[in-house]
Amino acid sequence: MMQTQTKVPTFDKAAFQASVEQHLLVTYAQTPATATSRHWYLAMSRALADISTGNLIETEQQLSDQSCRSVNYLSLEFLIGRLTGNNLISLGLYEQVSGAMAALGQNLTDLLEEERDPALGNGGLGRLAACFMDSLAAQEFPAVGYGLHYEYGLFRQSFDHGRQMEAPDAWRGQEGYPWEVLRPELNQKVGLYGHVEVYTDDAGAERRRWVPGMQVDGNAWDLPIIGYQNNSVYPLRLWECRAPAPFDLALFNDGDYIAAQQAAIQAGSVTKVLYPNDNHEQGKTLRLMQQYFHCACSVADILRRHLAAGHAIEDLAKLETIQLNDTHPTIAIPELMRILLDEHFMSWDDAWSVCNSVFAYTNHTLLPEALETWSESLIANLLPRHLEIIFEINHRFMDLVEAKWPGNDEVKRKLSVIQEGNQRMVRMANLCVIGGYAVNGVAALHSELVKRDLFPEFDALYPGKLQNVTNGVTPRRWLKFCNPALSALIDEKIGTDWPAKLEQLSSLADFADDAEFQHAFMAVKKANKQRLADWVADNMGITLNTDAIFDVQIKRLHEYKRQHLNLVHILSLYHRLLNDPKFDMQPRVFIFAAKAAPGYALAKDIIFAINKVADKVNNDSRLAGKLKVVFIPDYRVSLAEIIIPAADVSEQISTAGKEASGTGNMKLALNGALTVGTMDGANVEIREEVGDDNIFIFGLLVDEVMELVQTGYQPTRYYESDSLLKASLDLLLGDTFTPGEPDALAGIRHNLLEGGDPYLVLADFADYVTAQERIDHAYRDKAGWARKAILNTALVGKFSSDRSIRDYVENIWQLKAVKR
Ligand code: C3B
Repeated sequence: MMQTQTKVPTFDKAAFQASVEQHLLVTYAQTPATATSRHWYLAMSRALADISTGNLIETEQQLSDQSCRSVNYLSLEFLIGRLTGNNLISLGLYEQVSGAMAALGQNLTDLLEEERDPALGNGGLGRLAACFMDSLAAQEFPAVGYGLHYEYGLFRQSFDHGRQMEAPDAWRGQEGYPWEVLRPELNQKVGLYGHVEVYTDDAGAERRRWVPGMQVDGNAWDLPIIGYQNNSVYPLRLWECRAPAPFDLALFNDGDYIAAQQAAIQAGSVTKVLYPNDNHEQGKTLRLMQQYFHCACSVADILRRHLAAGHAIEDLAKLETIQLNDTHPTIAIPELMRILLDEHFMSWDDAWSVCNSVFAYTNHTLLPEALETWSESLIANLLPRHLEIIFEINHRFMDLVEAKWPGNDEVKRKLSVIQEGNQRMVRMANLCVIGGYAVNGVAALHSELVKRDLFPEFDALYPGKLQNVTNGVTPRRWLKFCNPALSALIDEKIGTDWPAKLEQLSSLADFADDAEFQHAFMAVKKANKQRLADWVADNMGITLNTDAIFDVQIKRLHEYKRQHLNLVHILSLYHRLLNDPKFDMQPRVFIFAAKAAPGYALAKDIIFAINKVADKVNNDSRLAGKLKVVFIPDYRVSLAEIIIPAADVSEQISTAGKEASGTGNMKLALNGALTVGTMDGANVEIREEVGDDNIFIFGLLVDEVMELVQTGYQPTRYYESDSLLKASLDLLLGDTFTPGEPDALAGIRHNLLEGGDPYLVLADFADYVTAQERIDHAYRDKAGWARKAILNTALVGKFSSDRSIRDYVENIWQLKAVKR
């Protein structure tokens, strides 16, 4: 076995190879003669994990010894993507390990393809959490990520005659995931259900405490977050729910064998599967169980660390801050209060002042259907003591509101944690704003809307609490790792420090007009397009022309993201190519990838429609190959890594005011794609950085959207007065795209015309078409396009998640970097 190494440069090839072969034999019962690629990948990853586990334990010890202040990032989702390739980059061992494996007869690139994506998140929110952990470790700001160890990640998607099919995602495989390590010494116990007991303590005071009706175990699994070439490794701690004993002994002895196992069955289901909703909450009991289980384990672990290092409970906020990633972990606030009050016997005021300086909350959405509320009766049943504490928090808060706005019941109703109605609901966002010391939105525009539209009274009540931290993406995974050819070109021009200092890319702007650099840059783009085209040919049997514009929309399927606006534009091109002899266009490949929540019927219909249009268009010889449409199945991080470097155009076309930030927009621009987008989310800041000439902005502004909706939006008016729009939408009638199945796509048209078009697709259509024509023109000028693409890469350094994390550190968390 290889010894634990702590220094990046000391790579002992022979020892590493021995470790791989040892794992092959001992962990996977294979010899080099019997091992498949998958065995080699597993054994190699285990050998690497041995190195990172050593560094993880040492980093933990150092941070504890030095009493370092840390952030605890609580998130129900961490969409980490494959770890092995990225970890090789972070360890600085990519080349060496490639060589060591080659000597064992194995090709590293092939082995990396054996890893299944850990899809422990839905979309942007979960992926952001993963980028943030990467940036915390890269800059050595002490951190622990806390999440859930789902047995099944986000469902796997396939298409059956164009319709989305879902299958369970057993991401760990039968052999287990090679990067995770079980830490039984960190396991926790978590209560559920039961009642509140009133008792008299030794001093004669009346006290309250929770007597849970059931208890489950939380097992701790750690994944290593490896700092970029700095030897620091932080834990991503994922909790797995298990029943404490296989069965209830009393029941078992009574002979009721099945009932005896009920607890185990119920406990086992808590972390069974990730809820597949993005920007939409369902209010299911099991989901609240997941949330509480996650918070209870995480808060207990934070307190364990704090107390084990010898600190007083009253000093918690000096050493720890807890970031709530959206409202999903809100129940951590009453949970910490409960522990401080009922287990540490602190006074309400003292406990509240600790809580109030520990928690901070990130808001990721303004969509009403995504703002969580939980029914009071559900909480009363599952977490009776927590509900009491929530009531007390609210009671005291109402006094504050009364002091600020005496006698104003309307503002009280609006700000109260409890929403009145036939079913009283607990508003989690309100609890977060009241219970924490900072609240942030995720892009400048979004944070302004949080203040102006969502929480104006909170902003008046707590001046300065509502802030902005613009999102970012890690340049290690989203440029260095996924686009090695462009990375090598950048290295040549500006040196190799940029992956840790992305602002340095700005010096590439000096070469934007350099013909030779333009040529090299576009040659890389072309090679990346070929790589994607090969993937599509191999996996989908569709041939793509790499001279065509690769136009990419990759993100969750959601009406507000408007994949159907893109679709109607494609229909308009199809119509013009067939009916307007004067119409000409640059060949274009429209590439989609997206999963729809299984219960979201219209989203699934949009996928079906795009697939059906693709079938027809791709095989219509009259189009002379000018138009291709590809819907790549099972979108996931590892697919994004192939698609993003190949994109010429990045579709960021949400209805203004609906997309809080977006982060795919940043990844695509960083890889030299030009954005066609609305003035929404981080698009606004991307435009500020790259300049108006290097982005294609269209559509209604936030306030125009609001005004149009308020004054009575009538989509049919646009339909009647725009013949191209009318012709395009009418293509959805009949069986042009669904032979033998007339009107199979008519539902989308119906939603836009009779359904009121809630996301203003028709209102933005004409301007979108114009923006697309500008793109078509711009692409004809090869040098001009190259210049724009280069400037996109050069000028988006701001969107490194390293910068986002520094913003959090300086304005919210107040951490100091700790070097290994
Ligand atoms: C997303 C938002 O929809 C994106 O605009 C944003 O970039 C990311 O979060 C990260 O901040 N989001 C999500 O993926 N899931 C939610 N439930 C809410 C927001």
